[in-house]
Amino acid sequence: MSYKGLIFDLDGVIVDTAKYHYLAWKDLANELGIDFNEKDNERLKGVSRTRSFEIILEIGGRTMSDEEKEFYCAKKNDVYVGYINKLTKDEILPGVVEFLTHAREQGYKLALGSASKNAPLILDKLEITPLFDVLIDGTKVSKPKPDPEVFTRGADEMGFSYDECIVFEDALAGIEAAHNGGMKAVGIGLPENLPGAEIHIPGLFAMPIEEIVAKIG
Ligand code: B16
Ligand code: MG
Repeated sequence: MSYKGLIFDLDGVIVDTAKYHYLAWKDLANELGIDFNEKDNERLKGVSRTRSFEIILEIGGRTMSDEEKEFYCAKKNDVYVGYINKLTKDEILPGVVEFLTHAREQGYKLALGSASKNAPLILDKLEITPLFDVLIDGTKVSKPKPDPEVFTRGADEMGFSYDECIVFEDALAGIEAAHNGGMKAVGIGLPENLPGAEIHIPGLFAMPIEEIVAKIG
């Protein structure tokens, strides 16, 4: 197969924003009297903002109206954006800039496929917006992963068929989303946490695109 487009998840692949999501959610959970720990936070990775809050409410055995959920999600986001505004390029995960730059030189088009509505701000703070040809974020899609919408839109905007694209993901729902869209998936993480991915690597520093493509076939 000759691949033309590479689609990257953001949190966990390009930068570890999960730690800031955790701090902001924990603040809110404490305010609501809900016990929320780092293990619980694993369940929020790759999940939309509203769904994340619903999971926290489930943990606390609480229910809320849609209006209340919207209010608290906005409050959490204000705190989260406070952290994101302080991001610098030092927080880009190892090997990311080299991998993306090399892949572009090899002729691949690159897209971001993230559930985060803050993705453009994050890329801007990391100073890597120009490395991407296409940006698909949480404001452009309505169906959360494992629905493939965030990735199929990325392929559509790059102008490639779905089987010409490879997705890079650190969350199981994202691997499933790639497969649901007819794309191959590179799992960033351990095989036991990401079953089904065509190949697993610990991070983008580990292998150049040529080797990944050779292994995927
Ligand atoms: P926001 P990704 C996801 O990013 C995060 O993993 C997830 O924890 C977060 O809830 C979601 O973005 C929405 O983020 O509140 O900024 O819109 O992994 O899809 O890049
Ligand atoms: Mg992720």
